[in-house]
Amino acid sequence: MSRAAITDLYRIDDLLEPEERAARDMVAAFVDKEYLPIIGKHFRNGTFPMELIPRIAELGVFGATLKGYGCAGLNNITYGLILQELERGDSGLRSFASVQSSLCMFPIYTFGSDEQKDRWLPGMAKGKLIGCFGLTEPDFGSDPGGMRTRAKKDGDHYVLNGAKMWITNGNIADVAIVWAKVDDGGQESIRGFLVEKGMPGYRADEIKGKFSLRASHTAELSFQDVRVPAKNMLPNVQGLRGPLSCLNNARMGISFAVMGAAVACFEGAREYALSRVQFNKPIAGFQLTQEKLADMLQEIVKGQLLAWRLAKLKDEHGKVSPEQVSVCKRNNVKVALDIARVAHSIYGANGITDEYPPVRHMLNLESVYTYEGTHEVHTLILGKAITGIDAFS
Ligand code: TGC
Ligand code: FAD
Repeated sequence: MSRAAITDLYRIDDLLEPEERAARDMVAAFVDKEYLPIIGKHFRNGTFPMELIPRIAELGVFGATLKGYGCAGLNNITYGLILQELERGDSGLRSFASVQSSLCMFPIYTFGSDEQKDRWLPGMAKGKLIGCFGLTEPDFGSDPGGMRTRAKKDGDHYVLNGAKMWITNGNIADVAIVWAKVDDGGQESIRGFLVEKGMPGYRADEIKGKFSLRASHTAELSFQDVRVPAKNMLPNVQGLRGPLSCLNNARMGISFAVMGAAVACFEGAREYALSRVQFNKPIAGFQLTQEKLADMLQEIVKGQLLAWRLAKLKDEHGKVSPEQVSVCKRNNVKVALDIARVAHSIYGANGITDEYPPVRHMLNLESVYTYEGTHEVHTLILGKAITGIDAFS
């Protein structure tokens, strides 16, 4: 059996339209030729290959599902397939695309004014402008509704004070979508603000010492009396529904994407197991290794089908419910992490080096398990949908 025939055992390729396959294959070729040869160096150095951003833009990745403004207007299946290939390279590469597209361009497109869309979206589609999404705070991660960041109206400005933590691309972003509480006639309401690089009082400091997502920038944002023009507020959304709608979108992309990391680990481990000889035979010949490979493949097939169906539902119905998304994020990230851990074991001592991909993917997936709603948060979203009882409060 050929390599591709094994990994795509259920012929998911047959479910795809020719243009979906073509977009995926174009991104796959980019990852193979231009990204995989350099990821080891970037992961080691804790850097992101900024020079590749225009190339990624050329592939139509940024704001891929949006229409107009130089965006590709692709369907959700294609977007998922593209993210899967990026994540096969590294979660850091996929994360860059997810944040730019689902967490920054999407809210501007969906909730922004015409002026905001014209100003930011074309440059972001081209990768000339970079965005980030600031929801999490040092003391409020899973419970963003408790946020302390405040925006106070002062004439035709809002004055922003507070901090955001763990913000992907924060220190390289031209614009940050910052979610803050506004006093709305005695009642507090969450609103989104476009905070621009260089605004006095706004700082973005890179977080150092990460063992995960090393080839991705992560920052702490702080706002000290930052005067943000009122026209920079997203006019068409208020409440936690705003940021959570963006997350719905991004979580769907991640659910698809992590299967790329799983495939990289599975294919690498299979190849290694066939070539590594112990007790005079390839370790792939031992039944225990075969069980590991069988478990990996089985979960990849299931995870890919789940992701395909989720994206298809979105394409057919225009939206998916939070619990439909949670099933896929919860399952696929967990199985991808398990696959990376098992793949890592097949490499023995070699598995701990960055010469082989599993340990890098494993470390990355620990973050993916935590961000975009922790595994436990998705359990409770499902628990609430199943029982009608809210375990969060
Ligand atoms: P709750 O009372 O349930 O809801 C408040 C309002 O929001 C609406 N809503 C949603 N809307 C759209 N999509 C969803 N998934 C939604 N979930 C809830 C809800 O209908 C309600 O609307 P309204 O109009 O009635 O007010 O809110 P809660 O405070 O009980 O919280 C629920 C919970 C815990 C599920 C939510 O807070 C949550 O998801 N927490 C996790 C936070 C999170 O995921 N943060 C991620 C930050 S970004 C990130 O990690 C990027 S990583 C980089 C990368 O992507 O690569
Ligand atoms: P906490 O919420 O403190 O949770 C700690 C533990 O408690 C978890 O195991 C959690 O599941 C558990 N827990 C919490 N509440 C409950 C409960 N009710 N029941 C059971 N268990 C519970 N955020 C952004 O806004 N923008 C970004 O771009 C961004 N990028 C990120 C990049 C990286 C590399 C990382 C690691 C994080 C990023 N985040 C970002 C933040 C991420 O979304 C949060 O880390 C995540 O939401 C969890 O919040 P927390 O880390 O504060 O953990």
